[in-house]
Amino acid sequence: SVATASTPVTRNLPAQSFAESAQHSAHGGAQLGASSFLGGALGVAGLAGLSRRQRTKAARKLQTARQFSVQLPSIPFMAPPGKKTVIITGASSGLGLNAAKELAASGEWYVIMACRDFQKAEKAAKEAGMFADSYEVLHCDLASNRSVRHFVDAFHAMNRPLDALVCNAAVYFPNAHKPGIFLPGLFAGEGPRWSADGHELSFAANYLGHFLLCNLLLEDLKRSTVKPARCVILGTVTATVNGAELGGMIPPLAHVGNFEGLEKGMKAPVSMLDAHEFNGAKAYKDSKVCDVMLMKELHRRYHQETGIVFTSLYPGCIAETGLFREHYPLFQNLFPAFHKTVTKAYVSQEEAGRRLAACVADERYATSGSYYSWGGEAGTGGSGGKDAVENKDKELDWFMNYGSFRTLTVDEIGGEAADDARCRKLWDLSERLVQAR
Ligand code: LMG
Ligand code: NDP
Ligand code: PMR
Repeated sequence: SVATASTPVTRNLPAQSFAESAQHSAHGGAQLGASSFLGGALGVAGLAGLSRRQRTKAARKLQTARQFSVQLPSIPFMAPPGKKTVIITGASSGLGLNAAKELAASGEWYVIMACRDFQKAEKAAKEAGMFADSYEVLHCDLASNRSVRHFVDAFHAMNRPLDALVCNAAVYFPNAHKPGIFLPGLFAGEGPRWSADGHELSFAANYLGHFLLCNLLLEDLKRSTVKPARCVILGTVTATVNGAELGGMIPPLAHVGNFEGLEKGMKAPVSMLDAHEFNGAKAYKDSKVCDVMLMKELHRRYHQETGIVFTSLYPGCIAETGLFREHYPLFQNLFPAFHKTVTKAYVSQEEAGRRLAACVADERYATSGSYYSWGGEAGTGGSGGKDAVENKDKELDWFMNYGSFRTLTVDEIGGEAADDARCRKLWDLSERLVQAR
């Protein structure tokens, strides 16, 4: 095979041989970017009939061309063909795993699975049928600033470009604040948990780790030759950033106040952003408000200058994921049926994975600052949306159904995430927290 796989490549270029790229494109690369398929195929086919000496010569030429393209990074078409690279946090289960699977199977994407549990992630990827050469698991615990930094170092050591970043990992502690069932103390919640750096854990893992990760990887996204590079941050309907939706009206409601708790450092005994009493369900919703604010602030600061597209997504209610692992078994059993039959907000993990993959790869979801919110089926308690009304199909085919997202522009994002001054305040206070150690 062509000798370029071992060629030292700078971070601007995919560290990949043409043979590898052609091989991947062969299984399903038709969907996106025929150019890399052709490029890869030509790269190999063009060399196939040559003698060893001629091949070595040709390989050297390719190498020279690559080096040359390093000196002229502003000419994107000089970049060699190869797969695009996406980092997905929390890809060991649920939405992240299914999006990873979808993107890897397209043949166009190399997926870096940024996970806190290496073994679990490897096992999940294998069970999902992902090809061994379509992904890599790198350790990343978002609840530790140091781990996030180590992850970024490990990623840089791979000499890969970065074309998309998906901030997906999250934890949810719905019962942590409860004094007990029937009697005080009976099955009582354990109260707040804390990250390696001492911050409330839902805030740290769902938001602060991602804040640091986005900052550390911004330069990589800037250098991507894939235009536009993207950063997708998961939001949710329960964070109530999308106006009057039933899913956003179930108590406890998100409330970040004026970040009084954050100003105090979000360390024990302060566990809530508004410095109120701890509530696990609210802590999750607050952290997702911060995720949407992070997207808004990244967009405001960097979109124009860098061209990077920053978006948020609510993919529907994926009622069967590990997110509800700490909820009561009764809840876990009834929740999917409730959303399938009553609210119609239910979405399967596979379909949700496709929706997230579309936000990474589909040109229809490339407007920076957008919040793509799944509207649910028409007239069923979801926000609906013009396109959803026209959609009568129940088992929704992806291509028919993409229009059921309701898109909010950056200025339409509401609720707790509406105020731009507060988004800035969140950014400034977060910077302080991640530099503190
Ligand atoms: C909080 O409680 C906890 O306090 C908190 O700790 C945390 O856990 C948090 O968000 C998580 O929840 C919320 C609590 C209050 O909700 C419940 O306790 C209800 C739990 C039920 C979970 C869903 C399972 C439902 C089972 C129904 C059975 C369906 C089975 C299949 C269906 C077959 C049908 C053919 O919640 C409330 O306060 C609710 C009130 C919210 C008011 C907001 C707006 C009300 C609008 C009413 C519209 C009605 C829509 C239909 C509802 C149908 C309900 C069955
Ligand atoms: P899952 O629990 O299935 O997946 C969450 C992932 O995050 C897991 O892989 C988990 O790792 C990982 N994770 C948790 N903490 C950390 C950490 N400290 N460091 C690294 N990884 C971590 O839940 P979902 O797939 O449902 O959630 C994915 C995203 O979708 C979340 O952002 C959530 O807010 C969002 N979302 C979910 C909805 C739903 O209905 N489920 C609705 C709207 C939004 P591990 O496997 O090791 O536990
Ligand atoms: Mg909700 C269209 C109505 C709708 C939608 C879209 C959601 C999404 N939920 C809706 C309605 C209701 N929920 C109603 C009427 C009730 C009262 C019975 C209800 C209750 C409820 C609970 C107890 N819902 C929940 C919980 C949770 O513990 C979940 C949660 O709040 O996690 C923070 C949850 C969710 N509902 C949703 C979605 C998407 C969730 C889960 C996760 C998330 O927001 O990321």
